Amino acid sequence: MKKVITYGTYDLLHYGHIRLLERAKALGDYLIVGITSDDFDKNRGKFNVQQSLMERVEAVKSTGIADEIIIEEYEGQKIDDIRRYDIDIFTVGSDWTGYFDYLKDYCDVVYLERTEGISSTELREKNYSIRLGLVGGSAVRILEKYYRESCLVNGVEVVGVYNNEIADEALPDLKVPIYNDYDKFICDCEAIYIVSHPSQHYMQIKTALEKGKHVLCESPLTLTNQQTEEMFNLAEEKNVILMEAIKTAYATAYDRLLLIAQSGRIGRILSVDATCTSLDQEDSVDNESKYSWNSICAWGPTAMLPVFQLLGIDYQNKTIVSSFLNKKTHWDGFSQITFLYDKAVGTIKVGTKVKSEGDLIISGTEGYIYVPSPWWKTDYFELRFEDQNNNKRYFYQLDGEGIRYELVAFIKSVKSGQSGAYIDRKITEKISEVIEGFYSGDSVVDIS
Ligand code: C2G
Repeated sequence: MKKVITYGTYDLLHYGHIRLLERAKALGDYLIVGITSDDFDKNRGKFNVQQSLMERVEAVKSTGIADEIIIEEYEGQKIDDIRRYDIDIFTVGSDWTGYFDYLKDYCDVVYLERTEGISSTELREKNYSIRLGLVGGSAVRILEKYYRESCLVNGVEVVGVYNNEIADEALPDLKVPIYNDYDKFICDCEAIYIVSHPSQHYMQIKTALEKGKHVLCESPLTLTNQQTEEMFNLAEEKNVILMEAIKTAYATAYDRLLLIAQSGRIGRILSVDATCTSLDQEDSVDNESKYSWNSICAWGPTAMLPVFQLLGIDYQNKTIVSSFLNKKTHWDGFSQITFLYDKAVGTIKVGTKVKSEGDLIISGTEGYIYVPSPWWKTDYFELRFEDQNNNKRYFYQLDGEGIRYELVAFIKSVKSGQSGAYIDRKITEKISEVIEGFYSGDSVVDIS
């Protein structure tokens, strides 16, 4: 019996895929198809995949062409598989010609002519292309990052930037029109990404939702719990997506460390300590400018995320200690918040005018998780125990700091009408509540 193997993502199965499978089967008597896992695709840069692994497996299975389906999960697996399954022929489409010649040491290699005129990418573009507007001004670097990342994500076309915070000339050249009229801007977009100053978020979100536009907005969504709750209710009423943008939540390593922490591997979690500082002289913000982000807004939401995701939002009390550069405008250069729970404690340290070790430490009764600085865009973390022989290290490729994965999640939500946000709405509302408390001064200790 001549055994053939081929591999692929097989996203949004189309006739190009089916023709490949039919010809692969015709090369022998038994065809094995390796479908790529989600992590494997992400690690090799294919992050736009729309369907889950199981959906893709089911689609290939339903063709009835494959005799066996396996999952491709790691670099080099093809050699393992060829040996394990005693394969005679490896085959793949001609878009890969030459790329798998190294397999000739193990079996025959056949490149089959690729079917022109159809691809999963084109299907994604056709199905998913949305007109995205960027709202922001003073946060120039983040604006640039989002523009760059949106160019990598299937089905997103940035159609313009709205700015009312800095001189238009100071904006990066994103090769799209700059709007100063928000209503006109909103009319020209289907969805917007907001990275303007938090004081502007409420009205900008409200206006967009009322006009039926989808919104991805940097945290804090608004400066009060009530307004954030109101915005989520308005989004539901208008049947549009409102999603909080904290890119850390979409980084694979962060997503996995949460699951491990919640699995009990380190025992009961007693404390979560998150530090985020960025003493970036280039950003030496003028804290007099009403659009410059203070520390609690710039870093607070990111630092609070692991505390609320691991310990919950029902802390008994909190203490905020802040050093202000401008008390009148609540412009803090450093803030520390301690959240006291019934049987645990969460501490965050944030600052744009202080330098500290930007790590995340999750302490448990049997071990701890250590995420080195900068933990908020990490591709790596460690499980550490008293017996160091039990320590484990994890690495998950992270390209683009998590922004592209966040944008893909936003697009999928817009397309499906179901929120695919990785951050629970209750956490988003709680973040706004903490920021509201900071501005109202309740339980704030001033160490200026
Ligand atoms: N294909 C084709 N014609 C198309 C599109 C795809 O013949 N119009 C072939 C590809 O060459 C590949 C298979 O269909 O052999 C699956 O394509 P994809 O799902 O795009 O997966 P890809 O990542 O290209 O698969 O490690 C091998 C790679 O995973 C190959």
